[in-house]
Amino acid sequence: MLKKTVLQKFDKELFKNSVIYNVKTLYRKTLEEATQQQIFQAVAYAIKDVIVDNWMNTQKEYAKQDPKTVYYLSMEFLMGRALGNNLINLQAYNDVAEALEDLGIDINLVEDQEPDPALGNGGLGRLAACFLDSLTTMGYSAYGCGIRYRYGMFKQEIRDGYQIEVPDNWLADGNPFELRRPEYAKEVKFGGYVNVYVDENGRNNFKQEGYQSVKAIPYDMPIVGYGNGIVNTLRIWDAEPVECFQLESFDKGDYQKAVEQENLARNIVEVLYPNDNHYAGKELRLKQQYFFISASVQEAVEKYMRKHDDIRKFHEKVTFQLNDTHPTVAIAELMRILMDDYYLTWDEAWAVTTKTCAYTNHTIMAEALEKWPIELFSRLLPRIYQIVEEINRRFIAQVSQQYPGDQNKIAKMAIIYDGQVKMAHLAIVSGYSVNGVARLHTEILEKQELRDFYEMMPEKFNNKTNGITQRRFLLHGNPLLAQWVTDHVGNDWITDLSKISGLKIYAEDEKAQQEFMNIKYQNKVRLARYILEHNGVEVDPRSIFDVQVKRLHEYKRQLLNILHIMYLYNELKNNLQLEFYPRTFIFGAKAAAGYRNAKLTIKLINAVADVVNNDPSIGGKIKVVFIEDYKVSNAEWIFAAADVSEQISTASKEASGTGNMKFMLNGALTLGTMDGANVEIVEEVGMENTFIFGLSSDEVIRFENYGGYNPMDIFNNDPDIRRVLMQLINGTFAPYDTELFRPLYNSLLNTQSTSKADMYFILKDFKPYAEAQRRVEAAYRDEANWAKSAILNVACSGKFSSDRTIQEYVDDIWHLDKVVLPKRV
Ligand code: 26Q
Repeated sequence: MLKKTVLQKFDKELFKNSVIYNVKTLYRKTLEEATQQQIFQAVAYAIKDVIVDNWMNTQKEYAKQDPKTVYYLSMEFLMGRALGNNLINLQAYNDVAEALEDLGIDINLVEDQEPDPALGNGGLGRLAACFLDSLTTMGYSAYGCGIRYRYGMFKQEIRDGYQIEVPDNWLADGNPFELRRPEYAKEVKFGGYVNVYVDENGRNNFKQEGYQSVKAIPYDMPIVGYGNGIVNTLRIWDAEPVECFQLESFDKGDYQKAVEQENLARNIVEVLYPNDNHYAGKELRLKQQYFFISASVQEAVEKYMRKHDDIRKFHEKVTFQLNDTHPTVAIAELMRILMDDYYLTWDEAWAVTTKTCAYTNHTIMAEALEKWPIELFSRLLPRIYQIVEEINRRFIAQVSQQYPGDQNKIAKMAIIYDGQVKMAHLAIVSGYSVNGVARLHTEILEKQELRDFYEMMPEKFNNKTNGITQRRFLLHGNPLLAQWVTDHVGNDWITDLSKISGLKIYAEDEKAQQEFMNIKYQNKVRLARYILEHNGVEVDPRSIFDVQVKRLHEYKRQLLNILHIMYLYNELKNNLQLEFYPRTFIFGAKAAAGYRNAKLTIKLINAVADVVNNDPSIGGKIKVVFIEDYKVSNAEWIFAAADVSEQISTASKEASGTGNMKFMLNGALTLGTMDGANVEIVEEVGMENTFIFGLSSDEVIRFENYGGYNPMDIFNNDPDIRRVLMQLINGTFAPYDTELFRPLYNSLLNTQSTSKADMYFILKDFKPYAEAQRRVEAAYRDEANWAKSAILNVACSGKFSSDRTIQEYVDDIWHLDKVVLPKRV
């Protein structure tokens, strides 16, 4: 690439030359001849050049200052596109846009060429990405550690109303921002057996033998801090067959094993499991977990030992945050390395490990809890299993001592029980911190799900309410509103979102209200254009944009939303003169590939859309749109254009939610249940600026524990609901197959299905939801008042910055040192 000095101040001409030069050396083309994709690559490399200087400088400074470092261990990082975000954080977005315009290039088209890296499912993976942005912007030394999946989250196509999963070959054109680091490769061992040898010092040496191994190769991606020159690293591991294994194996005549080993490497990083909030006990998944954890922990220890001599003080410089239980084998892997490679005693290794590891819980859904069969776990990870057994043995002894004779305690709390290894128990017992992700969620953990552990070790438990980065979800995603906010309160909000509260004084200002509504309107026009282009549906930007975008899951109750739309349609058809404010219902959601009811709900939404959108008798008053392939890049536009934010999970089921915060930041009003972080949103903005309905989490939990709800009673007594449910099975929306939606009908009413009828209280909450929707409509008719509420939502969103969340993690859990770079000349 073109040689140049670091761009402290953006040098437009240098940048333009760099792009032209890159197109030439990469593709032997002029700018005029280059394709859009080639121009994207050339621009990305020009920016990477700037980033790399900052990256080297940051790492040099870290080496000098030796700050404590957090390793955020996560199976998922849902990063979204890097180019636009990097430009924003380099404070070079507008300059680069101008420079490109000089060259006759539209920056939006260039950004649109970048594949949207989707190495995550949803909330948990996107939270990890927001955390890296905040850590770096706030000057903390951090690594994200994960897997470089060949295929990320599938691309969703809708054909005939059904979801089709298309492989996401995100690396097809290469990833200009990543750096391959073969010099940091690690060997990861699977299977075989453990032998004990007594060495000359009389020490037991545990040796794994007869194993298969894989070489882990790290790829580094830069994480650019906002305006501070700091660049942290997302390190994702690729798998390769270990070198020269074939020769060795051929010598032994073990051809079969050689092939197996090569296949192991090929399979292990092939694809992200597309399950959100659902555990599937697949062997390959456990391999993925140990693969990236072993490599990451080995590297963390080696890096530490390059600069320090006493491994017993590891925890003073390093902390591991476990993003849910998926990386929990890190606990046993660290124990293994400390004992087997550094010869620490059990007690010494335990002292270090229990001060290094901390665990975040993201769900209370029973079906998401990781429990591995002993047979599988011990066969794949024999040495790790021995260590887990010993942790379990010691823990059970401790429980027996504290609760003498209480077998039930042991049954409930043991790490290994009933033939299974319970990862959450391992994480709680072996870590120094256990946190939930919203206040209500943490309370439910303490009082219900993890009650026994909370009683035994209350000091470990703490809450860290989630947050989101305002840099991506306002500054980049909604430039019009971002500029408007800056015009009113200055630009400190970009790195200190609490400053956005300065908007409160404008909530009742008529001019401010009009400006705000105008910006919202322009964002709705932008989204309407996207919808027309991608879905072929025309929507009216003057209608209410009522949006539910999130993974498709029964507990998130997209079914409640679409059943209510069916009800509204019935009301309109009954009385075409009905006072009705035009509404556009927008959905976006991916369903796990094997989740039948979720996929059927997508089909139902599209079937209802087909009928409603094409019924001229209702005069276009209701439109239903299913946005194909909901992902980070189109999410930014969707949040910016929303009037109503649907957050309607069954109370107690949504640990936090983070989409709810992105909507709020963009001035949408929450229509939701008192669940997850909605509770705190209401607390910040005031009940009167939201639309809250439905059962409370206490009520739901009471029903679950003591029974007492029969959906059939509602069906029998409410003709509106009965009519809607009958339409699921009488062909109203599927005349060609009246039985099509029977499984959804059964999930609500039928008792012959394996699970309880209406487990998620959809019928119970239906009428309160419909009533809340009427309040929404009435409120929207009063435009000034709506604008006031919307502005207050923006103004009160300060708490929900991931900067605030990260500072709490730093203060209460990690205790990191803040790094400041010296001014550069
Ligand atoms: C586990 C085992 C095997 C295969 C897959 C999984 C798996 C994968 C992903 C289990 C769970 C997940 C994802 C969970 C998740 O995204 N949880 C969400 O986390 C958000 C961030 O804290 C919260 O805001 C959401 O409420 C929560 O649902």
